Amino acid sequence: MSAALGNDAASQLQALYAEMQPRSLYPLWEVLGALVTPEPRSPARVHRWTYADARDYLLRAGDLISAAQAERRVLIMENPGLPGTSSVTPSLYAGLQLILPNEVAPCHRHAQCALRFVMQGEGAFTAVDGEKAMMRPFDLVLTPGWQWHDHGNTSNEPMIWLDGLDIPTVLHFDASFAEHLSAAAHPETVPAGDTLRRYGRNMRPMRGTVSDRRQGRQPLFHYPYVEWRESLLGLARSGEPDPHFGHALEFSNPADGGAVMPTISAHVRLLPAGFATRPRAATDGTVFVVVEGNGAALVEGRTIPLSPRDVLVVPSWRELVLQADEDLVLFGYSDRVAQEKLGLFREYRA
Ligand code: 1HN
Repeated sequence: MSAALGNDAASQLQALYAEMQPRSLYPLWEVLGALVTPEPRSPARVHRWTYADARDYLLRAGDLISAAQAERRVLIMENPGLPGTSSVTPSLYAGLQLILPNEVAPCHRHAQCALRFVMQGEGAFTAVDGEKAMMRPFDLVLTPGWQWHDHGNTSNEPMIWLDGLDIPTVLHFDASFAEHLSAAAHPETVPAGDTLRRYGRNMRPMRGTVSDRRQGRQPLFHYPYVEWRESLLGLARSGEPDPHFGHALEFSNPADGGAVMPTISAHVRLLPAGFATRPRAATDGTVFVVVEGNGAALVEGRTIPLSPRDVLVVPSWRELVLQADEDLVLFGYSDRVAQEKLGLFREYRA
């Protein structure tokens, strides 16, 4: 409310508000400025989780509860500015999941889209609709919405990965559905690696033929580190880094060239040693995982050191500079694709 009111009008308005409230009616003019801000004012905060710290708590949980008991043994990385929401940004979720040798995380499916980014261990799998992806450090594995998925650890070491999901987005739309498979694990109906061979090499089964098994769905769900790293290093060898990103590659859906899932975009970037990005802000709050190297994030007047496996969240519209002390490789995911579809995505480049 801008113009001042006389005392009389002000007290009569207060009385009016009090009368309306039981009928669930409120004056917009009291809240308009907070609802329609001139630019984003996310309550989410910049926050970094150091991996060793989180891993120790997760391993302690591993001594106390099994993957089967927990269904998913995960520590939620909740943004300190969004208490009680299980959210890392207003639209996204992040957690660290542990699966110990011989454990199975039972098969289920849900409307929510998920990605896994492997932090430690080798030889556990995620099975998606009956096909196993054997996971190695820094592999990206997807479980797009409504696809059956279970995890198992057939190795003899603990396996930890970061889960990124669109849980708050699905909650926002009141569109959550989930169900369990009657068996703990989906029958293995497809040989491991089959999808990667069919869709991971810039080709796809001829449309409409019997081999186009994953037609109509995001066909590819495994993006191995050995492959994306080679692409990223190749990119870095053959050109100049982008001033605001460094060398950056987005993971794409081979069926349509778009983002990996309808609500989540994911990318990797390499900042050469000594390089610092120009400042940039964007409306897609982003979760970063440090893959290789050391450096720092400069944001909100703070310098946040970055080391391998650290997780950093940078909310919407915070001006960010990333600097690399050594060659710095980062993985990141955000809701950029969802915002683009809704006509909301904006960025600012200094
Ligand atoms: C889920 O299904 C997984 O499948 C992990 O591993 C984390 C967090 C919330 C809801 C569903 C998984 C999840 C989740």
